[in-house]
Amino acid sequence: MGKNLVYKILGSHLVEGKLEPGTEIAIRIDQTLTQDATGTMTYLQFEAMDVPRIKTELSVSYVDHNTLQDGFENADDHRYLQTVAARYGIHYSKAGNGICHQVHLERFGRPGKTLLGSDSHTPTGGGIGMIAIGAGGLDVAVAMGGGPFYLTCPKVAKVNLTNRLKPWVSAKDVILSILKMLTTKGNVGTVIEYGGDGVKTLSVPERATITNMGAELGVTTSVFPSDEVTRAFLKAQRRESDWAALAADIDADYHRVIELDLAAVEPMMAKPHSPDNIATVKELAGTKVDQVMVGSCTNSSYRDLMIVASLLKGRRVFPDVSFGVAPGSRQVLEMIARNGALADIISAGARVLESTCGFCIGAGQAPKTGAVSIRTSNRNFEGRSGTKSAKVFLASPESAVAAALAGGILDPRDLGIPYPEIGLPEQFWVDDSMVLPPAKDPLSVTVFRGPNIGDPPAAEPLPETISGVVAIKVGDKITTDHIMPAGSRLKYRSNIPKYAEFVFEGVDAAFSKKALENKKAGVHNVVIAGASYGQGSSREHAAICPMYLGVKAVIAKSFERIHAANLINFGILPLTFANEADYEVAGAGDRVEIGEIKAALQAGKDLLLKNVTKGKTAALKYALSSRQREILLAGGLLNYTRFRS
Ligand code: MIC
Ligand code: SF4
Repeated sequence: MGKNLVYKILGSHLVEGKLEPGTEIAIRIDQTLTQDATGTMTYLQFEAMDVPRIKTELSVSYVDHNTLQDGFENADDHRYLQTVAARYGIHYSKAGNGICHQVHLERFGRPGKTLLGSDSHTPTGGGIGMIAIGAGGLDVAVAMGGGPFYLTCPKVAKVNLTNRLKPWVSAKDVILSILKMLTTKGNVGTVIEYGGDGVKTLSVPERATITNMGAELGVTTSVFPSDEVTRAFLKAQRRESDWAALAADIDADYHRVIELDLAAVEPMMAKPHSPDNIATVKELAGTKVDQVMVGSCTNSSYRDLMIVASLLKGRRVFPDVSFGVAPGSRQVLEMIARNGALADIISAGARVLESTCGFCIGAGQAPKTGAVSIRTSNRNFEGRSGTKSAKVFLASPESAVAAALAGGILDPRDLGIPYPEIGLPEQFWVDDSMVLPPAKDPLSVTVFRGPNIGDPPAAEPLPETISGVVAIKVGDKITTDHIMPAGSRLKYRSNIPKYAEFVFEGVDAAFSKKALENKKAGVHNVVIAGASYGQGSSREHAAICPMYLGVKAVIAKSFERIHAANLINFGILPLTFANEADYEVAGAGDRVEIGEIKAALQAGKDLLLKNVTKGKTAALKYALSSRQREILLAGGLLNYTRFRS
């Protein structure tokens, strides 16, 4: 049997373990990326490791999430990030240079390399043939310090693409079709490898749209081969020498093969409030629209913006619609400014926004009460837009513009205009002057710390017995946006005691106060949850802040990969019910106990949940490697690393 592409790249980076699905492996990381919202904690933790200089081939710190600067906090964070980067050998991409995933694809990604990013959409790099994985900031800090990244060796599923997309159908419709098939649940521990004849019909930015939203499937990452299309993209970015050919062997082995006929894909949308709640645009046609937003790391490439501009040229956005456009990078913005496409967008009545995440993370552009908002981004969780009652639909740029012109959802094929052909430019506009290289004389750099920058809180070793209360009980598909809201709260990312005031804000506004009171009274907090707990982002604050509030265990029906790893890194036990029906055994407010924890973890034995209030019990399981059990016993990854060195 030949090798698939995923195992070829993992194999060439393997430092511990064997490529056997389900077992723990460790891989060498070539490149890292961070963004400002997760970056400050990442670098504070990196500094705490006392490593004089990064050991990766390349590390880039992007400022793209929180650039509103309403108050001193963001600006202080940015200056901290800039100086810490200069000091330790990291490239710093200034605010305004673009969204991390878009810029990394354009300027730094290299086929066959590994990339670890403190952002869940890091798999965008799979579009250029990288194994690009999202992780918590602490894992990224360890990788910058030269440590390997531990993960469960994935199963590899192949999506075999045949034929080519019809006009008006684009990459977003492909990934929405895959989300319809595979949903957001049950894909943990899998990597998707794209192959088949259809691959060559998709450009690198289109491939990147598809791998970007693999994050919504919950897979570890997604990857495309590196071929002549990849070479042409890199050449147009003036870095052909970064290209390498990469493909699976013809007789490669896969855990599963999924067939997808590109010619059969229809314009699709994800309905509120989950990226897997899919319908065809035709089915939704006629729904009145209040807001349309184009941008985010999913759909803000030159190709996407040119489609938008061509469709808007000489037309006007429906008067009732608020229409915003955020180009993904300064490269994209500069190119559409120079070729006149930006003028077409402005003349049509668009609000042109900064090249940042912005609306996608609820930092501005919150829709009106009860609004229907059509967005080209990747997540439509309830309240993420900043307006709890808003109904967010995810769509391709083509479908988004159709809605903006018509004032309601419309299949773009019914616009009655010819489909614009947008090819790859022969030459992208290349100017890296907004990426500051690290200082030549690092010791001369003083790292700036404004008053918003606190110390990362230390985790405590696990107690022998968790004795406390169910501080909250939640249902299925609880996202990290539910646990740790972003949007207007983003500016507190570097200030854990303050940010912790907002844990579960939209679910139970009293949670934080209650939990902190319990902690002060020596009562441990336990969270009970349904399936797929921790979907969505990589933000480790969804573990750090609960840790700060005294949460010792989360008992769920199942967990998402990045969040489970973050809980472990910060010393919170991620446990599952041996029998899912036992979810009913305890409710919010019940006194509970989990005893003999250390002995059970050391022996790899199950634990027992005792509901002291109701006199009931439930067996609890965990899927932890021996290394992870040691991390938990030490009270988190930082303590574990300290004890070992
Ligand atoms: C997101 O899309 O939710 C974010 C904001 O990019 C997060 C990172 C964060 O919370 O800072 C992610 O996807 O990991
Ligand atoms: Fe930024 Fe949105 Fe992409 Fe997250 S999903 S990195 S917030 S653009």
